[in-house]
Amino acid sequence: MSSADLSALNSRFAIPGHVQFKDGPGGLAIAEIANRHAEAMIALQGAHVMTWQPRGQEPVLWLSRFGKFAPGKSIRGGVPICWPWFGPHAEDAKLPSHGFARTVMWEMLESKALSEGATFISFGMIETDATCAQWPHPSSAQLRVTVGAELKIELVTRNTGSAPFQLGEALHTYFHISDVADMAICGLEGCAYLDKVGGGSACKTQQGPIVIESEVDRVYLDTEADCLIEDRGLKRQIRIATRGSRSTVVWNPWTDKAEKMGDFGPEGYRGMVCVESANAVDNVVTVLPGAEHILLAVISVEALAG
Ligand code: TA6
Repeated sequence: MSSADLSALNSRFAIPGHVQFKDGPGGLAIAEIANRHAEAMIALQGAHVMTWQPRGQEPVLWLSRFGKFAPGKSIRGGVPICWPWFGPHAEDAKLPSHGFARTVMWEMLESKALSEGATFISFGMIETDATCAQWPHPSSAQLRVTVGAELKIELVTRNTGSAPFQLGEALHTYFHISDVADMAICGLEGCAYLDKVGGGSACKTQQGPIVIESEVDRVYLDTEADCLIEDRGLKRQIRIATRGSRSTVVWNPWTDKAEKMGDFGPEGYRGMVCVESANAVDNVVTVLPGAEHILLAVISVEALAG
């Protein structure tokens, strides 16, 4: 971003002791947030929450050190926004997987210092001829983020047209863990899921906590449960609470897929797991004309009992 644009952003939206804008990796404009509760970085491209670290905690989000930061390229890690579809496009394989929202520019809408010391910041996706060509439904997308001792993210979709549309979406969150062998994911016991490993879609049922010992790529359906990532190595658990999300996606690429993707780095897959708050597959959302749909995720960190 040009220094003139950066200074315009700072003059309109910077708040001392809360938020400032800078040139980040790959020249991506970044909102740098630091308050008494936490620090975070959010790229304007994709309104992509890259990092979040509560004071006194290890980073909670995983961000690859081997990611390619460049205009139009999705960032590996943090919270990519999958919108307005999840996974491959239903009809046109040429369209980008997970939609286009995460690789287009978003604009600043508002920044605010909250009374209890957290920082509120919101973004609006910038429509272009290219996005309208991929998604011919009059609509708007906004992201509202509150950075504090918790991380609150709302993905807000409005149908501004005269016909309903079906929305697939996810906050595709990458979490930092001590080691994949030292953690388990609770909250999805007994849930039905689609096992996508190897391109499959077998429907299975979750037995007990999720332990990862090979590639895992699962879409849990019809669930609004909180998920807990129990990290024995860091003696903490990360809670993901949602509203407006009926699917949860759990993904770890393991060795071969991580190597093929090329931006995880050596053994990078061991330090991350994706627990994604979503509406996907059977859980896509019908948004009626004039209606608004909000996908909310609240991420917090708790001590691990025992
Ligand atoms: O959410 C899991 C998933 O759909 C996996 O199948 C894998 O493709 C992952 O998303 C990452 O996709 P990306 O397009 O960001 O490389």
